[in-house]
Amino acid sequence: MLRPQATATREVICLDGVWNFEIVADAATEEWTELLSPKTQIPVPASYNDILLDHGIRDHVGWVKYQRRVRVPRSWTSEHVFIRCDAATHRGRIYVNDKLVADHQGGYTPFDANITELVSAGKEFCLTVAVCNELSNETIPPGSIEVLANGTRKQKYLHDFFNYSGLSRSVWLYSVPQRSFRDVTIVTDTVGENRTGIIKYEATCSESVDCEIRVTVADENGNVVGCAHGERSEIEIESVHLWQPGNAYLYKLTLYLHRLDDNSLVDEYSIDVGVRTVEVKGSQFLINNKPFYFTGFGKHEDTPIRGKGHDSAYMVHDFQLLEWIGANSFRTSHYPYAEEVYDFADRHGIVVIDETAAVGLNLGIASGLFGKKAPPTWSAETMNVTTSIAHSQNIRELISRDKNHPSVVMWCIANEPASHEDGAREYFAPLVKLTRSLDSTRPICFSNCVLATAENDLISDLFDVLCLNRYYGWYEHTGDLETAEHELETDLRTWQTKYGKPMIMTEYGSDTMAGLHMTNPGPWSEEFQSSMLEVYHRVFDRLDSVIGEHVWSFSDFQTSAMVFRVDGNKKGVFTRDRRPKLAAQALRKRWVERKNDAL
Ligand code: GCB
Repeated sequence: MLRPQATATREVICLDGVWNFEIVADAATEEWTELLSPKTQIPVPASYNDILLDHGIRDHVGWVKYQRRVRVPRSWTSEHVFIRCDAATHRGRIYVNDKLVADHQGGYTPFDANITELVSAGKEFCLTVAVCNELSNETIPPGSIEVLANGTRKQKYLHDFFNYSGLSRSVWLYSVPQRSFRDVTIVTDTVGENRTGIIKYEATCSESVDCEIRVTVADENGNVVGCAHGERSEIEIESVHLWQPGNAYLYKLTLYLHRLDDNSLVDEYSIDVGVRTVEVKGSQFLINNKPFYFTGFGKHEDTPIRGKGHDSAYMVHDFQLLEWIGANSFRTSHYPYAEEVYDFADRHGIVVIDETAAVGLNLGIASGLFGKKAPPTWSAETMNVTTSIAHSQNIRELISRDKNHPSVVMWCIANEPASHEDGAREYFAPLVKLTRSLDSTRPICFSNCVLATAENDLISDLFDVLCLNRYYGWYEHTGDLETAEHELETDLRTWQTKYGKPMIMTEYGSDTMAGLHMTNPGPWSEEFQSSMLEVYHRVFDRLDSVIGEHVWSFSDFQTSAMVFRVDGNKKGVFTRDRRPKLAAQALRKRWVERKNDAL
């Protein structure tokens, strides 16, 4: 599925705005396409939970409906017309007038429907999008629904962020010519010590009989520097400008579909291309054949009021903060982010570890916290074959959506799964195989949790980079940084010796109440967060295989209600409204120095 784009042959209308909105009380008896009154209205894009003041809506479990009228431009007489939702969390159904045209499971990837036969140029139609936020042991991410004594349904889940729901990204109406490009895959390489760039493309079309594909590559000044023709080919760029971390350069590759008889243009589509290579060699991560050290954060899409709603102002501001603090990268913990975020990372040279929504595949963590014995994670009743089918689908959709972004250098296929429990290898081996078959050019990883040690983990040999999440000094040995330093070093050295693979600390940090200061730094104070990060950094600097540090987390974020969360998770180096805590200064000093040394 190609993203909507306005070109000489395609048009796009953004349907963002205020839509009519209603909670579905009973899905079994619901009239899905009846007209909604404008009594309750809600913005798109935004999670609906925190917009209205009604607790029933905030904590609703099940379906809601969004509705608006849409007019098809009168000039769209011979084109195919599509509707696309960039995301509906976690399941979305699109109705055009009375007809269901799409039903998609998975809350963070796009889906669309060809509605040509149902609409007419110049006429209006009623667009209803129903969205369901239920999670089960067979969805990604997983969850379960508890029915309370009074009949209220409560969504329980195993991830540490609020189950924000709704249409959190844009909705589009767009046109595509009858004969059109369907998909494009770009892979880049370099030869001659990075002096010559190679852009390989492969395009598929709906119908290409009697047509020819022509391709041009233009530099940032618009000068054409290469061309080719056919469904797949390679284009050489002499004296190439590489896409580099902190120094992005994007070529524009444009595909044209021409009729052979009269040479007329049938379709046109463009993609920004960054020429760069990625490789894992020994214990190094190479970008453009040079060792790369990741500095940055695990992030969340999370802002006040909008929840997970994409917001360009927050996005640009977040990238400003990344630059200010000297970060060169982030992980899209714990789901694929809005596509605009990857465009921005491509444009501004920020490196991305791109993660699926597979978070919470670990029944031991939640049970462990409350001292209960956990059921096995991998079993017919818990995470089973259907879960793994949903997980495969998640991987397919992530790679198909993000494969052409130069900023994406690695796929992370799960966060903190029970990789030490029986069944983990049987669950993950096929997923690793699938990921590699979909993209052989990028390394893959998963984020490991402390329960799976170098001794008992069953899957790490299948991956290219070891990504470790550790909280010594916080969840373990709380407040005792001396023991934390010792435990962390022992832990990392064991992994280093056993695997010899590159290691990234993909999470480390402590909850910190902005404004809480202590002379003798204790947990929750700003001084403690700073000291804890320093301790971890000392250890990283003593280990050759550590090739990156991603602090948890970029900013404070909302979670479900828990006794150890105060209005959400407070491990942010920035507050939820993006003000720096004390630790930001120490990170800035370390990362900016590192950046300058690398120049
Ligand atoms: C983790 C999870 C992350 C949590 C974090 C925490 O290991 O990966 O989602 O938010 O710990 O703060 O507990």
